[in-house]
Amino acid sequence: MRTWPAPHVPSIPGRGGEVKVVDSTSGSLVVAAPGPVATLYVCGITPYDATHLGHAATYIAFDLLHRAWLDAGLEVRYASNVTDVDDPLLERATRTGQDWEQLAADQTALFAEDMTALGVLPPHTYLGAVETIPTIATTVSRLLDEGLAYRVPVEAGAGGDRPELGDVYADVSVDPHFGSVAGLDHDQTVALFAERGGDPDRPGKRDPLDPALWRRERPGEPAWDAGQLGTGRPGWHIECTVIAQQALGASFDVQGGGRDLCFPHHEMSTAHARALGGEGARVHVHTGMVGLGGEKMSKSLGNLVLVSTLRAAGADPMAIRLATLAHHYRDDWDWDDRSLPDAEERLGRWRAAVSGNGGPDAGSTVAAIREALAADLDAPAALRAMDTWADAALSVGGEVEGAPGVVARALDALLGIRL
Ligand code: 5CA
Ligand code: ZN
Repeated sequence: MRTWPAPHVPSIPGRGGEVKVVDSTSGSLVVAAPGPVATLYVCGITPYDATHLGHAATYIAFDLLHRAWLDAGLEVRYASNVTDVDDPLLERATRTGQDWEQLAADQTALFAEDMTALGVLPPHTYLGAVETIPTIATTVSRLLDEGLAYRVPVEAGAGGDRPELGDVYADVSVDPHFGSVAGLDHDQTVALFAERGGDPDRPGKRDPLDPALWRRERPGEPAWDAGQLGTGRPGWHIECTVIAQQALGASFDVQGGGRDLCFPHHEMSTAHARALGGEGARVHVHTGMVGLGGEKMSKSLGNLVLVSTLRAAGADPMAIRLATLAHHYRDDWDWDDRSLPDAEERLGRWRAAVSGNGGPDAGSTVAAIREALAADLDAPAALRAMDTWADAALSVGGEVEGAPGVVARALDALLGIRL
């Protein structure tokens, strides 16, 4: 899968401190990556609808982590996926009469355009589920051979000409650490599993929470031949396990995504990683949910504000980015009528403030932005530090030659805001 072009990250004097984030598993502030190489996997989109503000906020949050790591002198390896075959994508294509592959290709391209406009650094490894099927199939076969997965009979009409092979499910009971990522009790997990794409009531499973690893061919659905697994397509959680492992190794620093992915997706993908002999992510970071009118913005609910719609209406992508940075990444918040105008106004003030040759000294402002980011990616605190500098520049001015340039480059490098 092709990524989008990398924006330039200006170099700025000095270096940022060690970055700490809140780990969802422990709930405590931890060092995100010990270094010198920092490895990050952020779950990518399911491309059946265009990038909304919730997606944008999530990818921008992890972009701050990426930038803070670079500023701290770490070498970053960033991987992500595109879930370019899965139930919601196929359902949408069927409902709208589109070709599923075309839908996925169009929406993946639009996502890349949005990420480019928003100044998000691209992943170094970017893989689609479809292109990874051979590796996923080999991995699922291995889990089956090792007794960590089992076959479940399929309904009549499923499974093509080898229905007896059945679907393949992971056995969660073999993993003593299962449940450690989200830390929920059994009843909560079963309810969430059903709500978020799982099938707790599927007959033939050993445990209601066992997730699908390989889904056999169904009439009208795309399927790929995978030897002893038979024709079918991969489950969702194993997709991310395999892509992360292939790009970053069996154990890596941070897995990220929106909070709706904590359970079951990150619980399951980490359990799969353990079954394969690794650790998966050492730290799990989750963003809050962006809503509209009091409800989570979601493709399935349809209450979306799309980045591409705002751009087409002439919104400055930097103002869209700034609007998301006005909220802490772990908070839930609502996009509303003031979000964009407030960000545009702020951006305008900052642009006016950096337009002169001289200004107030930049040193303490750059330090404050760095400190804010190192302390759990506190973007709102970083914006307040910039507001303080801009207010001073506009009211009393300043004599330090080149200070506006230093501040502007720091904003670009650390927050991805190009003035
Ligand atoms: N393809 C899978 C991950 S492997 C997937 O969840 N795709 S997605 O398109 O549904 O979501 C992409 C990312 O955006 C996920 O990290 C998800 O948690 C996040 N996300 C979705 N809706 C919101 C929202 N309203 N606010 C914040 N983040 C959101
Ligand atoms: Zn994922």
